[in-house]
Amino acid sequence: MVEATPYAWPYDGKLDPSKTALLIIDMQIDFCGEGGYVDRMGYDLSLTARAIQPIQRLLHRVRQIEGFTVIHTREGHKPDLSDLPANKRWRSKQIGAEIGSAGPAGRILVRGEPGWQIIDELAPIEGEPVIDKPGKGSFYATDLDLILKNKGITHLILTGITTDVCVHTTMREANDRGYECLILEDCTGATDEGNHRAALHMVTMQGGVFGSVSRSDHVLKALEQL
Ligand code: C5J
Repeated sequence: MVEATPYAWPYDGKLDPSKTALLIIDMQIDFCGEGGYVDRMGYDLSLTARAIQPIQRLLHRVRQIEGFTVIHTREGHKPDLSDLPANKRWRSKQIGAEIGSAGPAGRILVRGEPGWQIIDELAPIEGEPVIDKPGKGSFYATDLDLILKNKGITHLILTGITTDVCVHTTMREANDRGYECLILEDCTGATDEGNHRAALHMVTMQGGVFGSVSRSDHVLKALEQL
């Protein structure tokens, strides 16, 4: 079991690596690198980039465990922007980072562009599915649920950025689908520290309304005890 708040995780017993997936959400240059979407919006990159090292450490460990599933996601749109809702485009324009427009890291949040790539430190390796998503949630308009079901995954460890947007939306979607979720506070980050804290706190309400909150060192400790 992993030490967690408000209750140890998983609620239903021992951590089973064959039924657990590490989900690494949107660790793309657009969200934590120079010249990307978050940078263009003027937010402090250190708040999202600080998740890189803790995720890297956890990823290194789980890759050594036979049968442990790792899944990456990427937010982005088709080059012709046919999957970009008009309101999402309009809102990004208001803050000076219009999705689809050219920037120092290529066209913002467009598939195939430099800024859309997953950062080198967390680059997927062979056998790790990469889910391309047009929205904030990782289940919406993707085959994530099908992939998880086919692999027999019932438990999700959520990491990535941003805590309050794509990670939270994914956790809510997953929780509603019956997945037992754990979010890691040091392996996530938001464009605003208060929002990061609030997003984690929300999870702990109502006996763990969306799951549990923990840290990577607690997961690493539980993995040692397998
Ligand atoms: C946002 C994300 N914040 N990956 N996307 O627009 O959280």
